[in-house]
Amino acid sequence: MIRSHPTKPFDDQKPGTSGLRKKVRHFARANYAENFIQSVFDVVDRGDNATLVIGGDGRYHNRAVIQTAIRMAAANGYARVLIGQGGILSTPAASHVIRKYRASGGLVLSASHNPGGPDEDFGIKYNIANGGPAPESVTGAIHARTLEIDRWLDVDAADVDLDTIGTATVGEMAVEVIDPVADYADLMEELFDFAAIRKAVAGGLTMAFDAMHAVTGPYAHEILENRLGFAAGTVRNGTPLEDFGGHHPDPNLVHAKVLYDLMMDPELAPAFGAASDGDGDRNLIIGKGRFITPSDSLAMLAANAHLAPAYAGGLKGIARSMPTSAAADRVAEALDIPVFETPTGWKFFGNLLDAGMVTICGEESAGTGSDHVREKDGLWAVLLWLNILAATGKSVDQIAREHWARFGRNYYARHDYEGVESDRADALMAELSASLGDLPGKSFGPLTVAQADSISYCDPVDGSVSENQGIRVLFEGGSRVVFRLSGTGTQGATIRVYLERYEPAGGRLDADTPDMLADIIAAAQAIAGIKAHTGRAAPDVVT
Ligand code: VG1
Ligand code: CO
Repeated sequence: MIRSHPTKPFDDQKPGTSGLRKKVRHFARANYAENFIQSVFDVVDRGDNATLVIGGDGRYHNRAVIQTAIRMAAANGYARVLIGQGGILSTPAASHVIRKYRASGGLVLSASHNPGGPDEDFGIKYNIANGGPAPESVTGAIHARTLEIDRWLDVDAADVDLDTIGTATVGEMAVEVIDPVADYADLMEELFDFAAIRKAVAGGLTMAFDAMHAVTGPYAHEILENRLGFAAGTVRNGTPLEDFGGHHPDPNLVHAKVLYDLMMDPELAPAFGAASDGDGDRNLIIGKGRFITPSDSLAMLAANAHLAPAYAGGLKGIARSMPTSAAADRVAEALDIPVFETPTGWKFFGNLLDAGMVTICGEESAGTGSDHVREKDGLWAVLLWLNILAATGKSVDQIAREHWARFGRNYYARHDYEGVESDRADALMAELSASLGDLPGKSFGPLTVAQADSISYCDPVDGSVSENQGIRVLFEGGSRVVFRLSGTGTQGATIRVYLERYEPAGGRLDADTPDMLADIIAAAQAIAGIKAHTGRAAPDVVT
């Protein structure tokens, strides 16, 4: 029996960079999740007998929303729902399951790298039939629907047992609880030379993987320890916890400091270190004694991808988000393939991947992926690195040094000012926008501005235009700074300042990043007046 529940719109359900994210208590209010899910079901494309995938990163509130979503999907005419056992599917695994089982889409329940627990964050993102995050045309329609919704539908049914693999029926809809790891692990085994990696492991290749008590634990145990033969204990913090053990599941040098310290210890470090985030789509790569920035990782993976079976035929193109360093551009140039610069957020890569224009994509925020799914993929990046290490017999440090010697080095950092009052952050961006016309030709210390603009993107496939994607200031000589506001936070505003300086081959390739960026940091301060606007003398997080 279908039930119709009257409701009123909420005015704060506009999806951000990666879906709708709010505090758990906000999400748990009466009708809040229901309104959003119903708005999705009301507007998205789905034919008859549609299949919906539902997966989450296992954080607090995941199971409750899954049960609600199942009852609502049944009332909204879905024929089948696929759910990862325990309510778990990493974001890349969800993308793969949507594609493999030809679902019309999926609900990905995650707030990614944001902390979890009753007082922390929750999120819902809708992915379309290609397995990728809904493009702006769809998120815009969902948002518009949230502003006029007046009812949501469900069926009167008991909770489904999410912990036992098997099939149940809710209303007239089939509910299949599936192994969340198997399909994904099989896909990885198709893409990479597992035999070569196994051989390297048997020959002494060691690693440490920090799953950060988040969703990748079960995937990493199966792939790294069971299938590739790394020693038990290689995967650390491998049991997903609803509150991620009280930590931020954000694989950067601040929140994965324990791993970083291990990798910098000349006595104790294994050859290779990696970590992933709450929902498994980000990666952190650290070789023994050598941290690899995500922007460099994208470039190095692109330059060496042909060593893995799936990419042996070469790459069609590379795409990177605009704040990501231009290191990958130099690789694309050497490979004689196109490079595309998109706004921040994986949804902008979907069309390029679907059209076969690019094979590898990446973001400076530790997201890298390829056309095997339509999300960034943390373990995929780890496995491609392992495949490259196994094929070359080189260390991470050696690969990095050789890369810079050939292409030059893009020194890079991102400074985040978190929890800034929204009004102040908006004022900073508004003032900056208004000053853009005056900047070209102006000098800040040794740097002279060559160009300054607000970024707008025209999708080369469908021609759609996305405006106000950040502000970019380019200096003569190739250095630059980008300013934008985060679209994933749940408290106040986060100002992100992205800093980049290019040093050509033959130049200073082994200097300290803060030294190399000092002039650009000073220029960014002078241009945006960060201290005057925010009262902050220094960023909260530097990555
Ligand atoms: C951040 C990153 C962006 C990433 C997004 C989602 O967005 O900067 O590169 O795509 O998070 O990542 P923002 O708007 O806060 O800068 V995650 O791992 O949700 O899925
Ligand atoms: Co994530």
